[in-house]
Amino acid sequence: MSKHAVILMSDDSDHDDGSDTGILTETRQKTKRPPLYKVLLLNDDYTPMEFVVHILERFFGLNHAQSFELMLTVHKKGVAVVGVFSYEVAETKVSQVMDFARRHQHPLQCTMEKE
Ligand code: TYC
Repeated sequence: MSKHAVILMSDDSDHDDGSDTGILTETRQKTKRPPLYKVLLLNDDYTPMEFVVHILERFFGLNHAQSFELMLTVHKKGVAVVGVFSYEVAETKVSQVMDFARRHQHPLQCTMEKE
């Protein structure tokens, strides 16, 4: 024959001790998406077109045709958004482009701004 321990717990919620104000506090979770940042490529008169195409392929995952088209947009309009990323990723892309351009002695400029 088994023995069972019975634990009796008191629950005082059925006694009005005056602590229930009757005010319900809604705790709705706001799911805020992280802010996004545009990475911008700027035109200049000296950086070779092929070099810009190479950068777009290498750092922004675009194919050759997409890269050529986007390079021409920057060339004609002066600036274009080449990608939208989280702050950290955008910062990394800008650094990669700026470092690569500097190493090859091209004046290419890349910046980021909040979307
Ligand atoms: N304007 C440059 C040229 O004629 C090409 C160029 C395109 C440079 C895009 C920078 O972000 C740029 N050689």
